[in-house]
Amino acid sequence: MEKEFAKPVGISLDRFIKLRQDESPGGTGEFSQMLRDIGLAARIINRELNHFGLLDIGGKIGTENIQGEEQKKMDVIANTRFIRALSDGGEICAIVSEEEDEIIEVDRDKKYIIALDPLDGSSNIDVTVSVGTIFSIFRRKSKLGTAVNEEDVLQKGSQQLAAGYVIYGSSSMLVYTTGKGVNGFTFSPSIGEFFLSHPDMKFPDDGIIYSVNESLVHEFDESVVRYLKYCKENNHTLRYTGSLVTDFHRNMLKGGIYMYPPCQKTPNGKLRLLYECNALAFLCEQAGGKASDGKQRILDLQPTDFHQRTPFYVGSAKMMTKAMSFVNSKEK
Ligand code: AHM
Ligand code: MG
Repeated sequence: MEKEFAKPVGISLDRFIKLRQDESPGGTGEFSQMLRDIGLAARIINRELNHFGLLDIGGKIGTENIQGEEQKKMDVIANTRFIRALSDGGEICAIVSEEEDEIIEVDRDKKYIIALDPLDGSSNIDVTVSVGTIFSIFRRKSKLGTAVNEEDVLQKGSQQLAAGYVIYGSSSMLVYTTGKGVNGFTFSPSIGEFFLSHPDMKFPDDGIIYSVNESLVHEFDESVVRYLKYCKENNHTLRYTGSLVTDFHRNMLKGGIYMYPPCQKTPNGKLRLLYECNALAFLCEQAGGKASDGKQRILDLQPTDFHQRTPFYVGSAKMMTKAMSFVNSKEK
């Protein structure tokens, strides 16, 4: 078993989940089934994205989500796919989604809650740039059989049992953690399965990539502007796709930092704590990196709203330390 486990390729997601079942919270199999359900929805979305230009699934749908953002057809399709896969899977108590105003109660006899951005970076789909799904899993606090309540959902990121993302790109990957390291699985389109390709992923301790929407520089605090100047003066290189999962994934593989700082018009930045930042912060820390809102660890933030936003800095440990030394400096 140990020998088989050490193989870098050849282990399907399904088999890997089984091998690790004893490490899963509770070890009951429910948790493993939920990860398989996520894998199933991801495979369906991957297929749809691969045929994107050939199907009538492009462009806007004419509706807005609760944050006033225009929904793309694929936002809504991906949301439906995940909700259906997770509901049919039968392990979920409730779902919070970027595309839904309220909590979706699925089965009050179940213990797991999932927060989900079904299709992050969806403005990139029309131009075939990589997009992603982000998920974060918690155990409910209230008793089984009762209605799910706000306290169940508004838990700190440090309470996550598992988190991950799917990146739909030139190849597609599912990357997740249950708090025992980070593992990445590459999708084989011909076999229709994810296979372990990136065991025990680690953020390089240091790097030279910085990812930020620099067109917003006039909106950033002086301290952030000074850090960006430092990056330019120290041979750093800017890489930004406008797709968080893509930028995060690149930085985890190559070494880098992603930032969405507070802006004058949006003092809490743009990204959502519950279904974007918490998951990536958990993955990042598990891979040896750091994640902060500029003042404190993302995983220590107490959410007060399902759709709350937070400034977000995440990446290689040394780059984060340097960036935070600028962000927290009092110099004017
Ligand atoms: P979305 O969830 O509506 O797709 O928004 C999140 C996306 C991130 O993927 C990305 O990093 C960021 O928004 C880009 O924002 P901007 O266009 O302001 O740079
Ligand atoms: Mg998003």
